[in-house]
Amino acid sequence: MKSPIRVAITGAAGQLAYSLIFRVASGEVFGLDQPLHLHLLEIPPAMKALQGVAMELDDCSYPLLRGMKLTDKSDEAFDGINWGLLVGSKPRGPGMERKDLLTENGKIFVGQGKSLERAAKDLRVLVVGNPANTNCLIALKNARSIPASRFHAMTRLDHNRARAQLATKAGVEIDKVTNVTIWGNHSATQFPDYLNAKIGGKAATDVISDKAWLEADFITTVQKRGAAIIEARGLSSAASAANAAIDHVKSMLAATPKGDWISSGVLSDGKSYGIPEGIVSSFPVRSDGKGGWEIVQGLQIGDFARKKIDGSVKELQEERAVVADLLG
Ligand code: NAX
Repeated sequence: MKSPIRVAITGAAGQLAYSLIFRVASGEVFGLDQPLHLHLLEIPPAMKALQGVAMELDDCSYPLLRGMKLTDKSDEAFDGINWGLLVGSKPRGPGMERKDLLTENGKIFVGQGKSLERAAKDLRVLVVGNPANTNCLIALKNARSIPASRFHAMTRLDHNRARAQLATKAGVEIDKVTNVTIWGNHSATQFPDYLNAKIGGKAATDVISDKAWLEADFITTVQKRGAAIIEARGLSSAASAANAAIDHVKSMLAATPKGDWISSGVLSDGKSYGIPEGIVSSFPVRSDGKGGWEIVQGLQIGDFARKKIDGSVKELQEERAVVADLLG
């Protein structure tokens, strides 16, 4: 048995967390030889509901779960943690503009970014709460002593959605679909890149001859999948989002299979694909399995992709401008 790690999950009484916490506590994410302590953060009105979640965790009798800390203070929640899964954020209320959502949630990530400085040296963070890319930017800018490379914004759900759409259209099993990339923002402007994707090792565009579907329906289906699920279920896509968070963590813990990559929102370095420095954009990323990762270079970006990527990058720049005074 390894020595225990500490994992913080915020928004821990919310619906996404309800699909996430139990899988983390079971050992599915960090390994069956990895004991852990859960640090669960909520806001005061949700602490009673969080106690209910904790009672259920007790009732699971998970052998790897060595302790739980329930708190409404981010300093306490992030003390000594190795992983921070930042799920909690405020939902968009009635009549609330996107700008209001950005600043309201931005304030949360200022405080949480500062509190993250109390984490362990090997801290890694995944921001899930929306607007995830810009929340992640705010958190990493306010966590001044922590390298920005430790922060990711989740675009893995979009990545998984894109893979599933391509597999279904091509009539192949999901593991045949590789080299998918989500570019830009986790929003309806994102560009799910099928042009560099492969199906059974061949270009996806050679396997799927329906160009009109690729250029239109595929892209909009992935971009608007979250809204389609809300429309159908009356609730947001919490289970698949939790599953994507788990996929992300597992992908970062392992070395990425040769020749493939995953999608993740990371701080742009200004040297990759003409995307300007200083925004958290989704890129093709490879993990070395030891805590390091890199942006995959050398993908072909034609005119069609360029326009789509630039549109999403523009949205990220606008978001950054709205929260400029929260960037530490
Ligand atoms: P819920 O509203 O069910 O849960 C959110 C929880 O966060 C609530 O319990 C709330 O009390 C808590 N919270 C609010 N402010 C907090 C703070 N300052 N500190 C700690 N906790 C706080 O939403 P849920 O469906 O669980 O979704 C959680 C977040 O994930 C939302 O922002 C949602 O937009 C986002 N999503 C992101 C996705 C992605 O791919 N990046 C996909 C799924 C999901 O929609």
